[in-house]
Amino acid sequence: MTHAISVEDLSRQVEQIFLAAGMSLGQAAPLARVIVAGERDGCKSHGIYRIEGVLRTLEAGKVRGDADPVAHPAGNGAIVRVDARGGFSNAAFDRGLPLLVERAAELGLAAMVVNDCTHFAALWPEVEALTEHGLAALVMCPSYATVAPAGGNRPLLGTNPMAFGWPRPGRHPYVFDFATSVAARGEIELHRRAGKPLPEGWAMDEAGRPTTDPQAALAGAMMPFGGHKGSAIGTMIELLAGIMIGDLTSPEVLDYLGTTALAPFHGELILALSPDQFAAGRPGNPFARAERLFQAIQGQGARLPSQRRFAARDKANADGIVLSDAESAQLDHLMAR
Ligand code: NDP
Ligand code: PYC
Repeated sequence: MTHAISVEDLSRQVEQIFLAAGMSLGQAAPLARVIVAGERDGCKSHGIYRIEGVLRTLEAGKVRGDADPVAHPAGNGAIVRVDARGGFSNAAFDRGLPLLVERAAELGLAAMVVNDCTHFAALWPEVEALTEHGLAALVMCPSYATVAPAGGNRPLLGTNPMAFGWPRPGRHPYVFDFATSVAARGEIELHRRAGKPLPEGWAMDEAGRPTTDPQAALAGAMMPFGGHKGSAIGTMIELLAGIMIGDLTSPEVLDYLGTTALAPFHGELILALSPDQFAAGRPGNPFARAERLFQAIQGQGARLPSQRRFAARDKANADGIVLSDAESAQLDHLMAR
């Protein structure tokens, strides 16, 4: 059996769960928004199943549910630094966004650095918040040590997501958003819950042997996507969105938390670029040229990334978000706490 619930009703329920757990509205509202956006867009690895992890992290005292983030403009420069003050990344992003947009429009290129945040969310909502302003965006963050480097056999890198967005006037933006591991760790947890084996090549067990058992994979190490290429990109994210911004790397996050059962605490790097300014004085309109490229991709029968997600969004907005019996029961249970 399944149940349909409107985006608005689900948002109210998730926000209510967080408020009842003692969070401030300033933290609860953006967090509910990103979780419901995941569920709405068919990204279950970062949808409502994450609520329990939020509550565990609050109960463990590893995140401040009432944090009031502060944005430091750093003069008129290109770097906007936001101190999340131990709260969730989502409220901190919202706090820095207006300044980031202003700086990127003015300078052509600007960066937001978020420090000291708990971050477990999908990145595309942040990318889309920038493409809405006509900006291209690149967002990345570490996670906790769960991925073996290519050629290695023990967890070291995080699943380190990276998302990119390009604005498309009058259309959904071009967006990709993925873990630099073969799949998000959330996918492994969802396979475990469903009692399903993993595809070959996703993970190894604690002894470094290939495994399709989700439980053994969670105890062992995940594989980077694309072998040495994903491993190098994951390492770049540790460098840029960990070490360079003065925040924790994935192995340091795991040392700090001592577990992957809680949401990870680290920083995040958001780059915003103005295609108008980069292309100024050069032939051709960058947005029109991009459309020709997208058409050529689709002209071969290929689909654009996020096409599935946008279709899921349109359907959920029209017909409601579909939850399974187990998901509805879990939501009721959390509402009754
Ligand atoms: P997926 O492998 O599910 O998807 C990756 C991207 O590829 C999506 O943009 C997807 O678009 C696109 N895509 C998939 N199939 C095709 C195709 N056939 N042709 C073109 N494009 C395609 O993502 P992951 O499992 O790696 O990551 C899922 C989420 O997990 C991400 O949102 C990520 O931010 C999040 N995450 C967050 C972490 C954190 O620490 N905060 C850590 C790791 C992951 P579409 O959605 O339309 O299918
Ligand atoms: O799914 O890999 C993941 C993940 C890690 C932290 C948040 N999401």
